[in-house]
Amino acid sequence: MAYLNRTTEQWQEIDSAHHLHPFTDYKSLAKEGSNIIVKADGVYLTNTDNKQFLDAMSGLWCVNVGYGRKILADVAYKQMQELPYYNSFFKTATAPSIELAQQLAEISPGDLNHAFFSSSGSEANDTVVRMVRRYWDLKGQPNKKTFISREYAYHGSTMTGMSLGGMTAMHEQGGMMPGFAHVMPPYWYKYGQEMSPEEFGIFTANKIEEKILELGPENIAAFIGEPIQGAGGVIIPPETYWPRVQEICSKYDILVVVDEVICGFGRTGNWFGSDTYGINPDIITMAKGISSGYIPLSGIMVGKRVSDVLIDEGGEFYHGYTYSGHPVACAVAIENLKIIREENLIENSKNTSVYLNEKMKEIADHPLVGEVRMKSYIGCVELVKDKEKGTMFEDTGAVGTICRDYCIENGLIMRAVRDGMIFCPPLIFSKNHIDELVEKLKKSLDQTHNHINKN
Ligand code: PXG
Repeated sequence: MAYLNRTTEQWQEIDSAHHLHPFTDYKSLAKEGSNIIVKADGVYLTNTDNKQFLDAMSGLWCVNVGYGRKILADVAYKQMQELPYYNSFFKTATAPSIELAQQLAEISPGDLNHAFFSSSGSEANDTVVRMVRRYWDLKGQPNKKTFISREYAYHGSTMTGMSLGGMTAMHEQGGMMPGFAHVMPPYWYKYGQEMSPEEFGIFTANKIEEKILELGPENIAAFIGEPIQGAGGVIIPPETYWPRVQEICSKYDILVVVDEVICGFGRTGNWFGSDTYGINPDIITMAKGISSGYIPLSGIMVGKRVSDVLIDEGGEFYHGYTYSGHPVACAVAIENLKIIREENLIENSKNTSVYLNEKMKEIADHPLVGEVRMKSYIGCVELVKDKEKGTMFEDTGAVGTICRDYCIENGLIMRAVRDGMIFCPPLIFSKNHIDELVEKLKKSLDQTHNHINKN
């Protein structure tokens, strides 16, 4: 492709002249220039200066099977030649969308047997809100419209995703829609250190009950939560949290929606985070790992309680997207699931994560590190002002950003959420990759420590 023949400087100039990036401070990007990635293989990325990076973030929490899987490209190529597009509206369908729906029903928890497809996590969560509200209308309880979520939750960036999510900075831009409420997340290190994690799990789950009683159970449609809050800083709930959430939702007849966009497809050591935490959801949201990010695809799996009502009593559901069940995306996802199954990636990554956990003890000893928390192949290294007292930095995010920049300089991609250094590596990450990650992270932490002590 002729246009690829440009220098880094040329790319950066064109980029800032014409391209508005997601979640970006445009002025500072124009000054610093983008890191332009041109190719990837396995767990490594290469940029326009031919510099290599170990990708400990699986892209944006999505490339579960790693880069360079030729078979996924071949499947897309074949499907594009045979049938590049057809829709699932007006009583039509395509073979890959039907096949994928069946395979997802097999691996999904409980009685989640019906799939509704879309192209991004945000769209899938929009479908959740439309479908749940429709369900309660059909049940003769039209006041049940409000969703309860958590602070620091991330459920997408559309108006619905942003409103479902608990990111105040996002609410301040665009205006949160009515019908969404947020409660304290089970973030023990930040809010719960005076209690045991087990007590804190119950304490934060009870915040949901308090919110239900405040707003009136007759007005609450559903609780939505990520099994582990990803973009909010890998907030790993105490074991007591989800069972209590489930109990509260049953008590007040409130649907449980589990956003599996990050936790799904092997991330926490099982197919779904719901399996890891014993959650029995009415609906789950899926994206990212469903296609390992090779092609945009998302969807929701709907349990019998909701699907029976929609199917038997619903009439036409006026909702759907041009690309719902896109045949190329579904064909790639089917092959992606096959890779995960045949290479035993979930079990293998869970086993190898024991080594990562062991190596992270070296990181936990670092004077900048308050705690390391992880579950299989997702985790966070919490950087703190005072390790002994467990006090966080006042200027939230500043130190995290410094450390993130050192990581990148050292050829390691990690994500900083506030002052938490996040890792979410491809499930193919080996012991050698783990050694490289820990060595580079340690170096970056030392540099960060020197940097902040100097200034
Ligand atoms: N739910 C969850 C749990 C997510 O993590 C979405 C929904 C929305 O998916 P789409 O495909 O609409 O982006 C996400 C996405 C970050 C970051 O900075 C995280 C996400 C997306 C972009 C950035 O960590 N998660």
